[in-house]
Amino acid sequence: MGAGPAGLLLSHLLARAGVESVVLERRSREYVEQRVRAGVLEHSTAALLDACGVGGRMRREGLVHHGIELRFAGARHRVPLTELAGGRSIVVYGQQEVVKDLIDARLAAGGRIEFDTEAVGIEGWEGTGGATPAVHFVDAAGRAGTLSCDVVCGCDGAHGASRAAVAGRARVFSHRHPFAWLGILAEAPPATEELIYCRHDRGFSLYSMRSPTLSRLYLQVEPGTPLEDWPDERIWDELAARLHVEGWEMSVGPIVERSVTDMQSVVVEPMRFGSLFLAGDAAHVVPPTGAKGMNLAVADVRLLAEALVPLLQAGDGSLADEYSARCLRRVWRAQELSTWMTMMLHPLTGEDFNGRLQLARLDHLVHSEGASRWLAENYVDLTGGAGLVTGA
Ligand code: FAS
Ligand code: PHB
Repeated sequence: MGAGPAGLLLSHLLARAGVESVVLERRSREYVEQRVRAGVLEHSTAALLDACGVGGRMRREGLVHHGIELRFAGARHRVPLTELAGGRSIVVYGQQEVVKDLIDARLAAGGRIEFDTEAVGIEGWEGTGGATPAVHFVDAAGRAGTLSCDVVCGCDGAHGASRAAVAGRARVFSHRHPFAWLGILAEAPPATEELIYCRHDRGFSLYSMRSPTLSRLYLQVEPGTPLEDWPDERIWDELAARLHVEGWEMSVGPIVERSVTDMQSVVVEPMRFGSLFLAGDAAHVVPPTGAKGMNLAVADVRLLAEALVPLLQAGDGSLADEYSARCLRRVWRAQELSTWMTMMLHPLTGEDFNGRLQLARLDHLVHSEGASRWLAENYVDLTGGAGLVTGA
């Protein structure tokens, strides 16, 4: 269930191993292909897309980055990611482009994606009494239907049917951060070669991009901020004030997309319930500061595909039995990194003591090779890092 990065990549990986799947997606194809979200692919994510034959456009159009900039107290500090992380790099490539590439690959291979089709209930997944799993859905014409299957994969995000199905059985850990991100996509050439994470007493801001002509920027705002409180002029003025350093200029252009995203951390344990497997945001949500959300989804489905193939083709459930524990070890590491970066970079209003601690952390980070190396290794490849994917 779900045609986001998790559901589409899982369907693609299973098909390459000869396992048939049907993807149910409640939104239209146009909607999911235009939804602006994540932008950074970890080294292992990009390598996996290459390895399973859907990395071509990403390699042509994606931007390979070897560093990020930390900007605070009016100064600029580059963290040389590739130099510190064993030669690995990140690729800046919009999540919606990954989604387009996966949809094209699935449809070209004759895969089934049922758009405008909402899963409204799941049964028979508990793995008891020999029941056959089934998903009830309502299709684009409003007709009710049922899909019987061997396993159900909940890749339907943070507000989907799978999360609802396990409510009361799952243990849910959650933390809501006291701020949100206002994100914009602007037709303006990026005024920076690499991402800028900026801590300012007025608030956090992030300077990212999608192409040589398209900038992606974020501002820390209050949770639930209405978009109408932030007209274009106020957005650009606030970004300029927070990102200001001597000798550097913003570049401004028409804002073509904007949204406010609350910052929260959620982990659902376990990630498997009998014949129902959760992956991606259906199982966990991380604050976007660490650029881990989509990368965690990819790492989940890599392990899920590895587990489902022997289970469905040979009745060998050993990897399926380990799926949840192997994923959760990495998920909690990503929560820790994302929360650490979030708390270090987002000032809380009227908290001078906390603000001084943040500046001390940042000062240590940029002057300690060990601390910078820890950040670089986890930022570039936490999901693919030694031991985390294999669970060794
Ligand atoms: P997704 O949410 O991408 O996909 C789930 C799909 O399931 C959706 O298409 C949905 O329509 C569908 N669905 C839901 N219920 C269904 C049902 N009942 N039946 C059928 N289909 C159903 N991560 C970052 O790393 N950086 C960012 O900057 C960033 N920004 C974000 C901004 C927003 C507004 C949001 C919501 C998330 C953001 N994320 C970001 C996190 C995001 O990238 C997720 O981690 C990523 O989309 C996870 O992919 P999936 O697990 O596939 O879930
Ligand atoms: C993005 O480009 O959308 C992006 C980059 C880094 C982040 C979050 C979002 O930490």
